[in-house]
Amino acid sequence: MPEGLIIKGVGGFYQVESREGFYECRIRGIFRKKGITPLPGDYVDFTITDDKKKEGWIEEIRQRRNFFNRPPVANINRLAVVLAAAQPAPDFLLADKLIMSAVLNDIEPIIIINKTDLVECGIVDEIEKVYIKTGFPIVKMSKITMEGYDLLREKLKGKCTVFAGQSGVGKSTILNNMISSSLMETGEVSKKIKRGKHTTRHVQLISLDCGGYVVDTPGFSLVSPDGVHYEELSWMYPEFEKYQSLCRFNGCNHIKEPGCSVKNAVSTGEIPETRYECYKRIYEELKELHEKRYE
Ligand SMILES: Nc1nc2c(ncn2[C@@H]2O[C@H](COP(=O)(O)OP(=O)(O)O)[C@@H](O)[C@H]2O)c(=O)[nH]1
Ligand SMILES: [Mg+2]
Ligand SMILES: [Zn+2]
Repeated sequence: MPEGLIIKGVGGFYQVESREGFYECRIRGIFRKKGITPLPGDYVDFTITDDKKKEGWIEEIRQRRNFFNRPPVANINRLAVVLAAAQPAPDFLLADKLIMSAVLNDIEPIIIINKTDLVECGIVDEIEKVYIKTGFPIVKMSKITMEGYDLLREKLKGKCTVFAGQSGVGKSTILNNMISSSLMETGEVSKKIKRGKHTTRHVQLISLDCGGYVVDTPGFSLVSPDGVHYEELSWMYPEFEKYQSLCRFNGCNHIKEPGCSVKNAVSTGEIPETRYECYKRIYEELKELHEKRYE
């Protein structure tokens, strides 16, 4: 039985990419009975019903590595967290939440600092410093100088990557520059197009020229904030790790506890203040959620 990858699904039809080409597939009723909806990113086994028209049936969905509801997509293994050096100013809190949901789902985050052409390099370095000790790859990019594009290609090659970040940071621009055909709407165009028109967009895997796939989503939350307990949050901060074991209290949450080695590292500048402040904010948010639920 041929195997393939679901690229997109529209109205009960699924576009499946396989070694034999693209097929338009429907799904067996049994899936619906079981309450299973195939997603872009799913690996499937399918049978061909008409080889001329390239039609078939999806027979089996392979076990997922992970899947998300917003955007609906399966088997992601990279999350590109895109920040702009300016216009808009970096939203570090959002970036940390995205990073958190990636780490939680065993997805490697890549930090992209875009629009480096708009600021002095000292400012780009400041933003880079926030993430340098996380060990996550960082790519500095600009559509003007084309800085970073080769490095990004290298990082995304053969992977399935979701692009996320504030609106206007340049996600669609980056993706357009990575593929030969322009598929994504960028800021300037989309305002015109969106007005008056329905804005429903289907999640779609876009094939990169360098191999691999990307997903561009306007609204985005991989994060279900209740997916993590507040006392586990610090595990999502790799740069805290080497200090955690040195805290005076076992199970220190690095908030108000005395003898906290993490807080000490923040005060000496070993851990960036920005990351720690975001940690505290997210910690409080998660704690509040938890207390609301269990009180
Ligand atoms: N100066 C500069 N502008 C950029 C860069 N990348 C994107 N932009 C602009 O930023 C705006 C928003 O870009 P867009 O790709 O639509 O952002 P998205 O909302 O994240 O998809 C557009 O006007 C782009 O032309 C860059 O590297 N440098
Ligand atoms: Mg966009
Ligand atoms: Zn501590």
